[in-house]
Amino acid sequence: MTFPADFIWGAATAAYQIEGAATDDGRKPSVWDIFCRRPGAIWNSDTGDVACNHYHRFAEDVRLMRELGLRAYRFSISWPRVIPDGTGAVNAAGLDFYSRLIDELLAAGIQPFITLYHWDLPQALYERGGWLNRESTDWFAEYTAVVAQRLTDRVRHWMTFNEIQVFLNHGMLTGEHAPGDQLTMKDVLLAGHNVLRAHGCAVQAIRATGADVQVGFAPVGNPAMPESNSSTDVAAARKRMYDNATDHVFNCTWWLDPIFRGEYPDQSVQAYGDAVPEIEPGDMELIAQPLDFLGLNIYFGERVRAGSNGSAELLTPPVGDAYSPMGFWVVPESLYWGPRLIHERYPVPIYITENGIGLREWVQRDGQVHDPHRIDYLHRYISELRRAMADGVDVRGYFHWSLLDNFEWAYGYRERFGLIYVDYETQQRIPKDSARWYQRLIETNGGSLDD
Ligand code: IFM
Repeated sequence: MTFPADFIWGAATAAYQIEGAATDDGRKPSVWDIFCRRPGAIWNSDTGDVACNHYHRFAEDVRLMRELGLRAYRFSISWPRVIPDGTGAVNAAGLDFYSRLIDELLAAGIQPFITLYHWDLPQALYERGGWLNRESTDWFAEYTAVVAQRLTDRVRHWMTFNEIQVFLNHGMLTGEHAPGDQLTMKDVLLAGHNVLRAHGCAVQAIRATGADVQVGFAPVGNPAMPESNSSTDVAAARKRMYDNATDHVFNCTWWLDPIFRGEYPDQSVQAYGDAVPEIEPGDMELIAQPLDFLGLNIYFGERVRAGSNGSAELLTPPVGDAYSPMGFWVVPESLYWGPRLIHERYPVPIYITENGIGLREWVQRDGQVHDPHRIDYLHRYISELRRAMADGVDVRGYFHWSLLDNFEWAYGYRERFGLIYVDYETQQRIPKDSARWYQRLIETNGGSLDD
């Protein structure tokens, strides 16, 4: 089976991870600029100050995308570049950068997909309480309106938040990401409730432009994968995936039920108990704005089987199984079960908005970057996605993470996720073998999986 003719083959990035130009043209700090200065917070004390210098080299990067044959490019907007203090004065130069990037993409025949928030909260807003402040909803709505009014004339696909689970869990609960807080679960769920309300307001602001838009949300997919296809194991996977644990916020349903069903799931309300946020009249209606699609970021999952009394038993990975250096379990069937089980519960079109592998790579003696492990990984994962589609899951596109090697948050520049290698000293870009593999996959619309 090949993919539908209009299937979107893309690649994704995020502002702080590639743009650099941290103080150029009026940009002010985000929580990440500040967190990177905290001793010991980031591997090798790396920062996103320069990163891939994409802010100044975007035309070259779009040319590379065109050579790859990308049909779409997913990138995020830096809030502190557009509104440096988070609210108030708009920085025309910052907004203009995205406008020029979009023109360049469209001229190259590449559709832009925008993410409004990929973790870089303006520091000025953090100092006003950040997502714990109920007013954060208005701040985000104001920012979204500015961006949408300028860019919806050329951009059809919009996502509000990237990986709500990660920036809440790592940023506010464990403190391993910016802003580095270690709050109670009650505060984290309150912040999350405000983010969901901000999401609702942003959807309204994008639609208020009157443009022909498609709006979505891009959480971590976090699949549970049954050990077998037996109905009991599949039921166990559903249970694992839909029910909440109490010590983290990685579950999908806590975030997606409010959006698609207008309520927090009962089981999770029981599980979180006193930590459940107070809901004011109108909150759930605001959150439950109709969406056109769901983005899923999927790298790995958990394998389960049916235990006694209908419980979901978590299986430990076989000894010696494959892990990326960052500790991501290589489990291709996560790209089958994730979309399938999510689609069962929320039957809207899906885009895989992130998938890929971080490796430790260098330029080899022949001047090339050979990455057979990434090629094998992609071959296996994308084949599983195709299987999900053959079984009826409505998947409209796939975005490889990432286009370029880039700043991998607390891991600095140690891990490389790109199809294109970046020499951070010279800023030279070298397409890896996987870039050529992906180019052929796009050219054949997935047919080369069968070569
Ligand atoms: O680099 C990150 C990205 O910012 C969010 N999703 C996971 C990627 C790899 O860890």
